[in-house]
Amino acid sequence: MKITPATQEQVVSVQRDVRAERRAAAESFRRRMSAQGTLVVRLISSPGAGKTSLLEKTAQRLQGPFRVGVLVGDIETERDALRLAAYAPSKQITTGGACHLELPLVERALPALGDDRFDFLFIEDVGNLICPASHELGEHLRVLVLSVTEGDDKPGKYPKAFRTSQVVVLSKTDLLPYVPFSVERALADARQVQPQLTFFSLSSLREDGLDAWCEFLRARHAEVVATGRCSPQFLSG
Ligand SMILES: Nc1nc2c(ncn2[C@@H]2O[C@H](COP(=O)(O)OP(=O)(O)OP(=O)(O)O)[C@@H](O)[C@H]2O)c(=O)[nH]1
Ligand SMILES: [Mg+2]
Repeated sequence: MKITPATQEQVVSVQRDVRAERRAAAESFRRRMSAQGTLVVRLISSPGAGKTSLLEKTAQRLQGPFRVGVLVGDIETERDALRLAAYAPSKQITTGGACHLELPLVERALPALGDDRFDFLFIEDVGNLICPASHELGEHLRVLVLSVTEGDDKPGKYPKAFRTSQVVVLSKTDLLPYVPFSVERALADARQVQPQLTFFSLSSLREDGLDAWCEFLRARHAEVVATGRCSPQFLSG
């Protein structure tokens, strides 16, 4: 029997830079959304940090004066889209096991929302702090939702998710009296990873802190409408 050396190396010439292609596609999507005055906001977090709850309250407040659409990614079920449908056109993207959304899935789902010329397009990614951090969806803003029940040590443990985000929303602040969570420690840890981060702390349940959050979103949207882009410190990608 002829044994082929397992250690033999072969140089394979790769003709396509897949990552560069994905970056270009994301940039092109972002430019298209900017040109039509749509601010694209993507939410990432651990499972259950409160993304859908925050989107329910946010859509409730913005819808009316603004046109809001929501795409929501989960491994299984339509549950989040059904929750959000009460407040805005919503479409679930079920990944069937994949731990993050990708731009082709987003582009395929978008027509299901009808006319896609929204003022705000929110994209809730699959709940985890690992895979979504490595995939661009052409968003203007990447918002990391960190709930106080997760522990204040998470920024240091999941640095890429924090480094690639522009905004951190500290959620479920109504639970602060009951859990050992130092806001100062979490913020310091996060700022060490990403000094440019903008912070909000809020409770969707109690509807505390939502005014400042929605005001920030309106300001970013106005910027996109006026200039065709988001300020550099808020631009994802
Ligand atoms: N106490 C409290 N609970 C909250 C708050 N926001 C959300 N929750 C609860 O947290 C749980 C998860 O909330 P969701 O909004 O579904 O979280 P999610 O991040 O969308 O979850 P996945 O999509 O499964 O990753 C639910 O039981 C919510 O009622 C809050 O501000 N305070
Ligand atoms: Mg959700």
